[in-house]
Parts: sequence; structure tokens; C-alpha cells
Amino acid sequence: MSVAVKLLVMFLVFAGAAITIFLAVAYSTHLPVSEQHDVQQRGYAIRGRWFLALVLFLIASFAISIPFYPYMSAPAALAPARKVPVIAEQYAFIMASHLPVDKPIIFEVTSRDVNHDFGIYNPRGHLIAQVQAMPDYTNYLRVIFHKPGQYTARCLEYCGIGHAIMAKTFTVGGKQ
Ligand SMILES: [Cu+2]
Repeated sequence: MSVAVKLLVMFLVFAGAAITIFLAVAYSTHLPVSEQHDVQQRGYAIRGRWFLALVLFLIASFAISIPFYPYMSAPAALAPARKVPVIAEQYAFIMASHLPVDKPIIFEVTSRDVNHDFGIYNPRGHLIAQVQAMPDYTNYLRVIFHKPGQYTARCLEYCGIGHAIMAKTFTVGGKQ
């Protein structure tokens, strides 16, 4: 079956379903009207059951998701962190070349000239953290490197002709 035929079949199925629903609603308005008090109690009962189900669902969701809340990892977040100054300039990052693994690190990021960005890529080339590097201002970026290896900081904000080569490789783990 070609894509066009599949799309036509899907369109006919959904259009048919929509038309059926419209016809059912139109037909239902022809039924004899019930008095309000006849249906009121039934409506209240249905509403009560759905409300109870909703409350139970929310309580269950809350209980199940509690262990995934970041509050549980707060002690690690509050552990004394090593402060690592980072100065961005056209077109380099001035910072340490070796950093520890599994230890909280707070990068203190600023710029010597124009706005830059400090983006950290892991050894697989995935961006794991980033913060703006601004002149006359320090931004703090908290990171824990869980895997040793070669990480690369790249500028992620166009800062001039040499922006594309603005990078700094640093080693996590091993010799400090
Ligand atoms: Cu740049």
C-alpha cells in the first residue's frame, strides 16, 4: 500500500469516526428530556467517584515520585565544593587542566572582554553543563564529573572571528 493510499485510508477512518460522533450527539438531542432531579443524584455520584479516583491517583503519583525528587541528593549538593575559576577571553578559557572525579566542583565563570559562554562537553561529545561568561560578573556553575576522561569546554556564544576555535580541553581523574 503506497503512502498516499495509507493517508487516504487514515483520513477516511478518522473522518468517519468524527462524523459518527457528530451524528450520535445530534441524535441524542432528540431523546426525551429527563427532569433535573432524576439525573442529579446519579450525576453527583459519578462526580464523587471520579473526584475520589483523581485524589487517589494524585496521592499515588506523589508517593511514587518522591524518591526521584532532587531533595534526596541535597547532602551531596551541600558538600564542600572545590572552586575553580574560569576566565573567558577572545579566544580561550583560562582554567585548571586537571579536575577531580566524583567531587563537587563550582566553576566561577567570568569574562575578560566580551560575552562568551562556557559549555562543558563530556568525552562522548555531549553537552553536560553550560553558563554565560560575562565581563564584570561571575556566574557559578556546579558540576560533579562522575566519569574520568578528556572533557572539552567550548564557547557557545558568538564572540568574534575566532569563536569557532575557542575551546579548552581538561582531564578529569588521574593526576591532579
Ligand atoms: Cu564565542
